[in-house]
Amino acid sequence: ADDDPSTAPSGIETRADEAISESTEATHDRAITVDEPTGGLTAGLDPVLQQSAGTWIAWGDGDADFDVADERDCVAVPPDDPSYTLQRIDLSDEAVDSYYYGFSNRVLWPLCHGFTDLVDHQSNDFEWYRTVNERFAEAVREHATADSVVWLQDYHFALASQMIRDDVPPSTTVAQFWHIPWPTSATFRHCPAGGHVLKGLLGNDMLGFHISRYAERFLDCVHRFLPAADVDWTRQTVSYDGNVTRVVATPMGVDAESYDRDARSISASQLSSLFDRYDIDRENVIGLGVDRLDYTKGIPERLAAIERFLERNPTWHGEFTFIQTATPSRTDIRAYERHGDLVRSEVKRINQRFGTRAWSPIVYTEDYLSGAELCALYRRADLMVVSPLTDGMNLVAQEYVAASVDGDGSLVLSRETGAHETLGSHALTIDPTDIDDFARQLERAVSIPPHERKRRMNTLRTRVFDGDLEWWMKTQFDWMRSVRTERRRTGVT
Ligand code: GDG
Repeated sequence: ADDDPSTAPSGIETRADEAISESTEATHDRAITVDEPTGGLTAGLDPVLQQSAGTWIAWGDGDADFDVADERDCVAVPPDDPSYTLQRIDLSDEAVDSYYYGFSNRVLWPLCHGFTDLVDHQSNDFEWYRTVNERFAEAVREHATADSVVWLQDYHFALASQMIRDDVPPSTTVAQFWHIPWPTSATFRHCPAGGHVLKGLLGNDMLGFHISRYAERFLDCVHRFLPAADVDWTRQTVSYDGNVTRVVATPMGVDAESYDRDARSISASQLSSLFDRYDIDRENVIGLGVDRLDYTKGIPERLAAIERFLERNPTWHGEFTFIQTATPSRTDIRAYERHGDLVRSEVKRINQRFGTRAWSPIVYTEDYLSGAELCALYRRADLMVVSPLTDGMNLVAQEYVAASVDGDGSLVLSRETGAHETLGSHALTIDPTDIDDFARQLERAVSIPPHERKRRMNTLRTRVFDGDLEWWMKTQFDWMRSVRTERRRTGVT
């Protein structure tokens, strides 16, 4: 478990995310807890690994006192009917600080989201990043055969693919998915060790991004900063150092059916107890925001738009409640601490300005909600506000749509999210920094005629179900199969 469940790094096959405890198995004298995924990428990958009898290599929970070479790190899962291997790699506190909080989250995360002023590169960060990438690469090499498909997830492994590629048989397929935006070349030029990052990623046979804008920016960076690389813009490939990398755009979806199913099974009493817990009037029109407490998610801008909306619409006072869940994340990083303080103080100020004894316009919680509670809120919310300043994709917007089984909610969506590419035409689009227009879209969302709301939601639901997690997985594996066939055709075996 990590403080940041959606972005915890792991090596081949998937990231360690969204882990919820279920069953246990004892190996040697130590109890190993196996967590059952509730959704997201983990849920999608679990059946794939079960079918392929593969190995999933992930960052351990940090309390292990054994290291990578120890066979006790490997557990057969699921415990009741083992079909694949889970290998945990334990990292020291120093490694976590410099690799995870450091180069991954104080350098690559802000840089890729365009927050160059927040890039904080400390000495040793990159060396630790390289060391940890090497440890994962080493673990992969122990398992990979000529037929293996190695699939790395995210920006925590920018160097690992090349390290793996150099040491596994040429016919092994090495692929990676980059879950966050790729920045413009003007931004990427500020990346410390940027050349290493680009070369590392070109160790992949296939490199996936959510949308074509990021794929194109990546190719542009390669073209500008790696003169020895040959970019084929038509085929979206890069030839570098004897390897060919196919760059693809595949927007990630959610397990729409499970959100739909869970939302339908919500009982009135479950919802009531949630409203009682946060003291919300059941009759009110409900707006909802669900985010990690991250400076990229546009929460202060959202609060400013709600404030403007309340200023302009006194008739909504007492009648409208905005629920904001904000899960603390990467709290060891100063920029996150400052951001959390800002959000909390803005919520307080706005509630003091407009609230009454009986009504708080903003109900703010940092509780981590259960999947069922989240689904209950998604289903009940009249409008969902997703306002990142920039976001690789955004799964929350899609989860809301999938759980809107009554078809009567409105999605207010930032044009700066990857999700806007597929959902933008039927959502209410906002520029999160244009507070006046943002407030106008909130006004529109609360007053939109029911037939128009339903019409928009129907189309959104079709898009989310058509591009769901299963579609994304299948498309990724189809691409891997195609690059493998191409490598064989061109004699790389
Ligand atoms: C990165 C990229 C890209 C949040 N609070 C609770 C909770 N969550 C779950 C949501 C959703 C996930 O966390 C957040 O996913 P996002 O996609 O919105 O954002 P990031 O965490 O930044 O993810 C992003 C994603 O990777 C996938 O590629 O879309 O652009 O930044 O699933 O439901 N879940 C529960 N309780 C909470 O309180 N159960």
